[in-house]
Amino acid sequence: MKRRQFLSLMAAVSSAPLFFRCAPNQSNPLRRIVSTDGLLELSLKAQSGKPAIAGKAFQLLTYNGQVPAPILEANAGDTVRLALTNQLDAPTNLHYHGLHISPQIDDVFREVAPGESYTYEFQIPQNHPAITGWYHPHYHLNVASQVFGGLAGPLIIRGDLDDVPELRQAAEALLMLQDFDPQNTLREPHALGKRWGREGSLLTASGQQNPVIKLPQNGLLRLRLINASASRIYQLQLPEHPWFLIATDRGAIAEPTELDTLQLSPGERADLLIPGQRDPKDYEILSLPYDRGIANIVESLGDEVEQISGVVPPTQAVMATLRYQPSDRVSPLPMPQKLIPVAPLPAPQTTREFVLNHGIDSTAGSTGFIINGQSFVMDRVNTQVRLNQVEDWRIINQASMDHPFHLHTNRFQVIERNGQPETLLTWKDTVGLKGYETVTIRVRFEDFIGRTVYHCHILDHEDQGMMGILDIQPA
Ligand SMILES: [Cu+2]
Repeated sequence: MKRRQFLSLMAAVSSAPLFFRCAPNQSNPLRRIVSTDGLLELSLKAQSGKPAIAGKAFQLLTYNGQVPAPILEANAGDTVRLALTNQLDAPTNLHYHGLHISPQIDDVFREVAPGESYTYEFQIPQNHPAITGWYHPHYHLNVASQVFGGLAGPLIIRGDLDDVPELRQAAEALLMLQDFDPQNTLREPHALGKRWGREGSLLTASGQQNPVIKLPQNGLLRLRLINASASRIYQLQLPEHPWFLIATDRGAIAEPTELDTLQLSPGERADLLIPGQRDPKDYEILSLPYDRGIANIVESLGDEVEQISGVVPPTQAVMATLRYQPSDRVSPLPMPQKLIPVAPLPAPQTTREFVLNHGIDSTAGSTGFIINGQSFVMDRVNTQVRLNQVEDWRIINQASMDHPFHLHTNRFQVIERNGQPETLLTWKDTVGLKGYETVTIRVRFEDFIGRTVYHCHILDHEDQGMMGILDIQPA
């Protein structure tokens, strides 16, 4: 970041009306629904409600009255049977973000109309990696309003990584990061909030402001983080305390890797391992102000910004507090040396380009957010690939704003960023792109044919056309 940009960002921060440093709250764990005898079964009612978020009750959209929705937890190989009932006044559906399942099931084109129900039933593949995923609506045009409204829940698949002996002894916690606008969460935001992607000034972790997470002295804590915000990008730090990345969106990495700052764009997840070997006191997980390419414009609005719903100046907040807990353990639990190998995908058979921009789609005659000159049109296939092929996708952001890119169904590896090879090999399904960045991802289309999608995970951008249909044809 240039010095001038940095200074203006900091100025925006210091004048920000909301700088949260509230006392930590005793954490109130989310409800967990765990599969039994190989079956995870539940009913989810999408309905409006007024759950208490950070001690305030305001109108939201909920699954079964809860925000966030219950944690769903299953093993690789289990069956999921999930009955969704739509008690909202607009169509909805479900997307299983992070699952490698058929797009005929994880079907973003399905409509569950108001008053109707639909039962999703599928088997999680036996060889599915252990992941931290999440579920949320994906009905085109309603995605930003429904996810920002609160419809989202964590989805944990247990598998390979859970069998690492050191991790079996680790304590576990999960934080689902969401931002809300208590006054306007369910109202259509100002045109600027819609254009830039709506944000709220209330930053929460699993429905709370600054919850306490317990870290056993001399133990290990596995912390799962999910960015379930509609547009907010988090830059997270744990000052004065080490933390190690052990898994990204689609599963484990090869070995624990110490992190300084963890950036999470909407849709991204990370599993961290935190050893309890420092001074036994409190440590704060901070969310630093982040400029996603609009901070200077937001700053120029001055006090006016408070009148513009969906637009918030960059804010610093304490997302959660790690609190050491006394334990009987006299010697520290060792960190795992190795996790799960990440085999590099072979060289691609095809290379494609995806140019992200704002502009006019000449074929659809609309203005909005576009990929390769086209905005999303239902039933128009934008990209056709073949099963089992490996492809490199060069994603070129020609816009000044960040556009995190998400691919459904298949996982990918990030190969290159702005011409520099990526140093850490991971499995991803969402990758952040700052303004004017170019990122190359490598993907193999495995196991499933049919129509799926790729899109910007700033959900207002997706609803305004920054999405394409990918048709995976038989080999
Ligand atoms: Cu975008």
